[in-house]
Amino acid sequence: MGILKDRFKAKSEIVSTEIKDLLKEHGDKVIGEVLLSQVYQGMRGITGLVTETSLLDAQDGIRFRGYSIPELREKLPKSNGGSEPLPEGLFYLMLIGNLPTEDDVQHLTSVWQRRSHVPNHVFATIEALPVNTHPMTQFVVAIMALQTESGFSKKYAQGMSKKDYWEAVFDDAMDLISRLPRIAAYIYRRKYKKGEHIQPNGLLDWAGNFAHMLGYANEDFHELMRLYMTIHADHEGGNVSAHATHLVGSALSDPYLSLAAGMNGLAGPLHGLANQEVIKWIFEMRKELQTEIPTKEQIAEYVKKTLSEGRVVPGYGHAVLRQTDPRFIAQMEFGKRHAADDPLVQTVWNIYEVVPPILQSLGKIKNPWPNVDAHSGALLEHFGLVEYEYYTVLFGVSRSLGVLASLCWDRALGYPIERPKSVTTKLVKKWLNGEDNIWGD
Ligand code: CMX
Repeated sequence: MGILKDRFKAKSEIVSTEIKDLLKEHGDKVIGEVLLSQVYQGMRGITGLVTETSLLDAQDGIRFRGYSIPELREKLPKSNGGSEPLPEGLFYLMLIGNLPTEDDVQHLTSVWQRRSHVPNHVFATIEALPVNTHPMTQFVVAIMALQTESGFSKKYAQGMSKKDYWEAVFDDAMDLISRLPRIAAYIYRRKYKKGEHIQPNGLLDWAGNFAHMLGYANEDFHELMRLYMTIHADHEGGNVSAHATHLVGSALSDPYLSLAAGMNGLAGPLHGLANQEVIKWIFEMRKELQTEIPTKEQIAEYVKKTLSEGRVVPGYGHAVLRQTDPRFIAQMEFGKRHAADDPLVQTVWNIYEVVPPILQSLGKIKNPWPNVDAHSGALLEHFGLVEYEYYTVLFGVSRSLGVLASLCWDRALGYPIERPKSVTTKLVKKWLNGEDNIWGD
C-alpha cells in the first residue's frame, strides 16, 4: 500500500470512530429548522451534508481544512522557482487534513505521472464525436469511456466486502486524477489545434504538464495553471458539481460514473459554464460598442440592458458567498503581477467597479459581488488560450481534486445512500390547513 493510502486509512479510521461516538452521544441534537421557502427555493441554507475537505463562510470565502486561499498560496509547496501553490499539495491537504511537505508533494506528482496512461479506446471515443461537440460534452463522454478501467466496479461485481469500498474508490480516484489532464488536453488539441497532440512531459508537475500538453510553454502560464487548479478544486459539499458527485457515489456508482455526474452539473451556465459566459458576454459588449476597452459608463449601460433582457450578469452573485470571492481576488493579484496592461483584464476590473452597485440597487440579489468565474477567462485569454468554450473543462479538471477526495472520505466513513424526503404542493397545502390525513388524496 502506498504512503498516501496508509495515511488516509489511519486518519479515516480515527475520524470514523469519532463520528460513531459523536452520533451515539448527540445523534438526537436538533441543529436547525427548515422553512417552507427553503424547501421550494433550492434547499438554500439547509444543513444536510458532511464534507470534510473544505468549508465555505459567507463573508470570508472558502477554507480548505481551515486554510484560506491567501494562506495556501503562502504555505503550500511550490514548483522550483515558482510562487504559486502546487495542486498536488492541496489534494494532499484535502485528503489527509494536514499540510504536506515538499517530499509529500513530489511523491504525489510521481504517483500521478505513473498512473497517467489513457487507453486508446478513450481517444477513439472522443474521435467518434463531431469535432464541434462542446468540450464539456467531450470531456464527460471521455470520462464515461474511461469507466472500463474502474477497479471499484470490477471488485464490486466479484463480491467486494463493504470494508474495502474506500480502497477501491481511492485507487479509482487516483487513476482518474492522473489521467484527466491528458484527456482534457487531447480534447483541446483536437478541437482547436488541428489534432496536433503533445506528449506528456514526465519531468513536470501535474498542472505544469497539463499546461504543456495544452501547448503552452510560457512559465507564467504554468504558474497560472497551478493557481487555477488549486483555487477551483473545492467549494464545500453543496454546490452542484460536488453534490452531484457525492449523491451518485452514494448509490455505490463508481468514481467514474460519479465524477461524470458532477461534471454534467458543472457544465450548467449558473455553475461552471459561467466562466465561458463571462468572456462571451464581454466580447458581445465589445462588439456592440465597437471598442476594446468600454468606459465604465458604457459598461453600466450594457449591464442594465442585459438585466432588462431577463438575463443574468455572468460571474456575479453566489448562493452562499456575500462578499467578493477570495478566488476572484487571488486571480486579480495574479493579473496585477502578470497582465496589468491587458485591455481585457482591465475591463474585468472596470466591470468589478460598475456591476455591484447596479445589482445592489435591484434589491433582490443577495450577493452583488463577483465569483471565481468573473476573472478566470481574462487571464487565460492573456496567455493566448482564447477558446472560451473550453474554459469549463479546466474548471472540471481542477474540481476533480475536491470531489474525488470527498468521495474517498464518503466511502471510508461508510455514508449510506442519500435519499432526502420530497413532498407535493398538495401535501404542503394540507400541512398548512392542519389536516390530519395528509397522505391520502
Ligand atoms: N445577474 C442578474 N440577476 C441575478 C444575478 C446576476 N448575476 N444573481 C442573482 N440574480 C437574481 C436571481 O436570478 C434571482 O432572480 P429571480 O428572483 O427573479 O429568480 C434573484 O437575483 C435572487 O437570486 P439570489 O438568491 O441572489 O441568487 P441564487 O442563490 O438564487 O443564485 C447564482 C446564485 C450564482 C446562480 C446567481 O447569482 C447567478 O445566476 N449568477 C450568474 C451566474 C454565475 O456567475 N454563476 C457562477 C457561480 C459560481 C460557480 O458556481 O461557478
